[in-house]
Amino acid sequence: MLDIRASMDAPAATPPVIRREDYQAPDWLVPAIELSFALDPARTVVSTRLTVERNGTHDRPLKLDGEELELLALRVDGEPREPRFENGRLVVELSGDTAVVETEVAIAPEKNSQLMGLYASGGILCTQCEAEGFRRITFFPDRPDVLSRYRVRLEADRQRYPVLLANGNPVEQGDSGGGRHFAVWEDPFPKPCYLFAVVAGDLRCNADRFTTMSGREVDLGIWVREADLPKTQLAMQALKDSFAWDERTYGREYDLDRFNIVAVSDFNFGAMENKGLNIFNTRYVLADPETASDFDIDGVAAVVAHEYFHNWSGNRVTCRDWFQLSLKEGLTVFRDQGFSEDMGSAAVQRIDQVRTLRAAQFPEDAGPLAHPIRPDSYLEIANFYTATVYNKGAEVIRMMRTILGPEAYRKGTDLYFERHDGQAVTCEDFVRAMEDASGVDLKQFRLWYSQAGTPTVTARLEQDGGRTTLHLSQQVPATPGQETKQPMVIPLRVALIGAESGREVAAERLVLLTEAEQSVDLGAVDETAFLSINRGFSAPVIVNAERRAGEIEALAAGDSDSFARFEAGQELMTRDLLAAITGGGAVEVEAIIAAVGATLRSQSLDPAFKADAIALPGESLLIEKLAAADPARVHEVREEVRRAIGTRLSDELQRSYAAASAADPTSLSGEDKGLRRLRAATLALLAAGDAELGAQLAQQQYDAARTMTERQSALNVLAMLGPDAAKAALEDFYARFEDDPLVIDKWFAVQAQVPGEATLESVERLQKHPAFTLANPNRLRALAGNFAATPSAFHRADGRGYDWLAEVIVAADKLNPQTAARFVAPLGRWRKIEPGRAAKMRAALQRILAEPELSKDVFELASKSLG
Ligand code: B3K
Ligand code: ZN
Repeated sequence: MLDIRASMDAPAATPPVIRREDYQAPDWLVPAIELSFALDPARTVVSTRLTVERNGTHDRPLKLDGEELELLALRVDGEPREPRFENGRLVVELSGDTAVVETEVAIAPEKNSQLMGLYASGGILCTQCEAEGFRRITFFPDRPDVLSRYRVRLEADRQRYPVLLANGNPVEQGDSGGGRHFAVWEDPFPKPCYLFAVVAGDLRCNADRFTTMSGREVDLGIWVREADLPKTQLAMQALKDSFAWDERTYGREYDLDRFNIVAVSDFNFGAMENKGLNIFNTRYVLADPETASDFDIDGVAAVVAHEYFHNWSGNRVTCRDWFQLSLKEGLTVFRDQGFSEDMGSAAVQRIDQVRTLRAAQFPEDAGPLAHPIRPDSYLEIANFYTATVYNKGAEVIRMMRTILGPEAYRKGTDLYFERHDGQAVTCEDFVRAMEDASGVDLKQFRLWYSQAGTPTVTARLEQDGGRTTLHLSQQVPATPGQETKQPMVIPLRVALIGAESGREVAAERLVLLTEAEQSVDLGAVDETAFLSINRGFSAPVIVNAERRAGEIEALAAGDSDSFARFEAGQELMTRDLLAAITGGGAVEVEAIIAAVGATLRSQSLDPAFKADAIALPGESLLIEKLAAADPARVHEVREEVRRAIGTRLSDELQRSYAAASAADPTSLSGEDKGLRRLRAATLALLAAGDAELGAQLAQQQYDAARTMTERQSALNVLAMLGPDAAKAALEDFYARFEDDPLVIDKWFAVQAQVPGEATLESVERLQKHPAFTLANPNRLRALAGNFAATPSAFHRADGRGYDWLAEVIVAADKLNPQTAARFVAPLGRWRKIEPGRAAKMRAALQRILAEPELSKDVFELASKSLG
């Protein structure tokens, strides 16, 4: 893999591989650090005073990471030193066991387009340090197992930057003369440098309070531009809900006197959990029903919760090294999922979680970038903030909870937090705490940390007289660097549903599949039994169950576990879609129509569940299940089925659409959100069946819309119906929201997601639009991310979709490698695509790799994708 670069005479040296097995404890510790910032967007001077301590007995020098820093001064114990660099690090020879090392560096925040380190976003100066951004601020051992107490002094122009924030508590502030002022902050909790943050700007605060379970008062602040203040209320509510939930559910109390959130428009991902000073992408803070959809609003709550929960799972107990990332991310995703389940409908949340996992993680696990949730090596750690580490990591925690039971799991987390408070630890430490608290041996379970690839479970139910036996087997696929696999521990919640009675004839039980092949006695059942397996998605696996005639239809109509019921519907739809895609003939739509019709007519199902259950599996998901997919054919067949549903079930759909239109547009109750979701799903199907009716209803809905949920779903349908149908609404939408960047992102996204080969032309036109910029990650994701995620648009037969994306990646890489690298994976999915297009995808990857000055971010993913 690394040879590619060498053979192309790339000027830069091949980046070194970092391996988990090479971990060594730090040679020097830094118990205390004092930082002083003379802030200026053009040239900020950072003075740093490190108190360092030799760690153990050795004679190795102190080595400090630094990147794009202009070193102005270096002193050791007050004496100036000539700097010496080795492989880009500042090497400081020290004779004693402790020393004070001082540096002074200059940096240029406004030139920082990578958005790592200290940078400027719309007049605000802010920082992002995880994973390795602190080295772009000052010289430091930039690794998560060096924990320090921070004292930070900020000085800046008072008018331009009236608000000066850092981690911890404010201890001093005042005037520094010449129109400048200063503030000093201290954080009493030792932390790794990736959790460091400062912010300076003209910000307003939505201030509130929370009284913790032990009666301490915490000042809460959400800091935004003045005009955005009215849009911070939902985030504030979510923050207070998160504080209360973590006390209730995990016994975790907040520890500082204040908790601040700052929103900035230029951000590489969702948000960042810096100690006591979270920095957020505006997308996950600013929300009101007029400009944010229900989906966006739920996203705000989930991300606010996620970052807050990191205060314990990540900050108080942190990672020893970056290979342990899932220790904090998998656990924190699992915690935020629990929060969302408790705040809304748990069943619908679970469906959404699994949808995300299947859309983002399963393809990763099945492709060239597959890695275990605890990876073994990387070139660039930024590339490992993946769906595998996050979402599969959360599934692994969930499985432990399923195996141990909720009480022992809670004992396990209590023990983990108590035992490791203030430490930088490993995934192994977490599993050991679970074992010690529960007495359950998790030896074999640990394979979930080391083996990549989604296991497939094959299931067959045998009924012989009265006996019912479940025959199971598991296969864990080979993945890059892991040819052979061992059987894993797979917890499967299983029940049997009677074919005649429709009841649970064998109550749900937990089956632990631990062998390659295993048979389980499910007792005596005196009617034909249907198999309800992996209920609630108890394990992140693919289940291939041998089905009897009518079984899947019956489960889709009446499985008592709502996830399994949804799943059966999806299995049915997938079966018939794939048969038509590969068979070449027309689709057998009767079973699908019957299932969708029954769902629409049901009096008992929740509207949000209905909306999920009537949606066909997405094109990307179908492509993943094929050996050499023709994306155009996949689109054609799926559309044929949507059209059939829309035509044949027109009456039911119109009735559901009308009933769902009764939702109170401004209410954010689960019921009303569910109705709006159903309204969007039925409108889309009606439009697929009858373009004229669809256009009419969608235009009406658009014109009458009072909320973004209604407006956006109508706009989506109009855009799908073609440029003529969408023209007026798109123009209106732009004019109406011109000054709201988050809404304009939607305007780009809606157009980039239109199926079909013609979308590339609009995408090229949109790229030239004055509101488009490669420099803002949200805007770039809106256009390029959505385009690449729309198979029938991206996979043009002539390959021009791939060329366009490759050019965007190369151009964006020059500004912001971390975000550019996020767009490489879609090109790496060539193995699932028919040979003609696959060759063009490979050629696009090769062209990327031929670029002379590629970042290691893009290089790593493009070279691995080529495989
Ligand atoms: N911990 C950050 C992610 C940082 C990504 C750096 N490439 C946000 C989160 O997961 O909560
Ligand atoms: Zn996180």
